[in-house]
Amino acid sequence: MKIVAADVLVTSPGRNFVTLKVTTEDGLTGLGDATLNGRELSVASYLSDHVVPLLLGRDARNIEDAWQFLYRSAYWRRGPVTMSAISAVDSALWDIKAKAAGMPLYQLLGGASRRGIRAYGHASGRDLEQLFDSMRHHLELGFRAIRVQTSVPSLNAVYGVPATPATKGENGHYEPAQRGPLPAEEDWDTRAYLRHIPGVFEAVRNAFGPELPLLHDGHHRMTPIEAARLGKALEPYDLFWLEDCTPAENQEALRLVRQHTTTPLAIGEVFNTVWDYQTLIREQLIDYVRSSVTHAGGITPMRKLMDFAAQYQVKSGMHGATDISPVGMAAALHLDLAIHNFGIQEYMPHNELTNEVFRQTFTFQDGYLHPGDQPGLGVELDEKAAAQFPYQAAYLPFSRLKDGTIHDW
Ligand code: KDG
Ligand code: MG
Repeated sequence: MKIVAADVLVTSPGRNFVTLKVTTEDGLTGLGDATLNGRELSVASYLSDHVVPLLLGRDARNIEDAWQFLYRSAYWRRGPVTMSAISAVDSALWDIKAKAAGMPLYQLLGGASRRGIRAYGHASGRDLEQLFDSMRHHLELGFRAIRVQTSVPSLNAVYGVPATPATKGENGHYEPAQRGPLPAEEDWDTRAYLRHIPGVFEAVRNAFGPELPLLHDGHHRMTPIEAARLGKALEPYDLFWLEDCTPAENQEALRLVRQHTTTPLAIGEVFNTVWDYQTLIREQLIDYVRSSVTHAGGITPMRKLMDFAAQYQVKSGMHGATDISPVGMAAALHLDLAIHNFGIQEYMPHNELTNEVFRQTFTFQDGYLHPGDQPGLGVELDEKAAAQFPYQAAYLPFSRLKDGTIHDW
């Protein structure tokens, strides 16, 4: 099953996506998501300049060998660009293998461990009224778990909250990457945030009751002791998780947070290998793994990571923001369905244009996602439609403190 072509497709139906399409001599094709938000073209170049020439003529069936070859032969290991590129190859080869077997990918991964995949959606608002509207809207859409983000008094723009609220029924989801030549500047004040957030969760619990799983994303902004304080303050409101409470580089930070709070912790959307989790999992410093198939090297290493995590009762909570393309989302859903230690899946629905370019078979019903039963991943890329939306430069924002110091965004 020789690989005869590998094409890198960049398209921007509302936002940028990078997709790898691998074709075998018998005409099978497989897709892999290589989207790295705000740095898309670096992965496209890594793939077309350095990886595609190595794929041509290889046997598409030997996925583990392809992964080890791409990881080890580069010498320069890890990093988001390298690992997103390897992810795309790995997913495309799994797509091909499952199509060749005539099975949905989850069957090759061991079959379904559950009927559906519980997903959480994003509610947000500049104030409580907008937040409650957004929460009611998500409940109407069927979500049975909701992430809560709000503005903070005295701050103009905060992660997770659109400048204008989505109107009811409109698919106006928050998209942090903005098209244009320069990144947008946001402001930040951790003390103001810490004062504000516990009251928001108290109000939400009072209005929506004790049952609904609630999540919150700290988006890498706190020091360990600040994160510990927030985790403790949120304990009465029984969060499903507090995400990315400290920046990603320092695994030790979570030890300090853990000593102070029983609020469950999730981390890792910006991690890209199992090594980033070694201490966190072995010392049981976290409860949920946030990596996506798209950024952590593909299905092959994510499966290994989740099996390692299972030994420590750590569960999955894969990243599913809109910068994970429908191809990356489908790959996540097959894995979510197959593994035993599934926790929850993030789900930000894509816009109509994206869904026209990427034809999908996955479904969302009554709060549960399912990848469908098409052979392979179940996503096809309409290349004609994709070609109508050329790449447009877009950047994620950055943050400054009141005195102008750059802070983690
Ligand atoms: O590309 C960055 C986004 O995917 C990220 O900011 C979203 O933190 C995020 C989340 O939890 O979905
Ligand atoms: Mg996050």
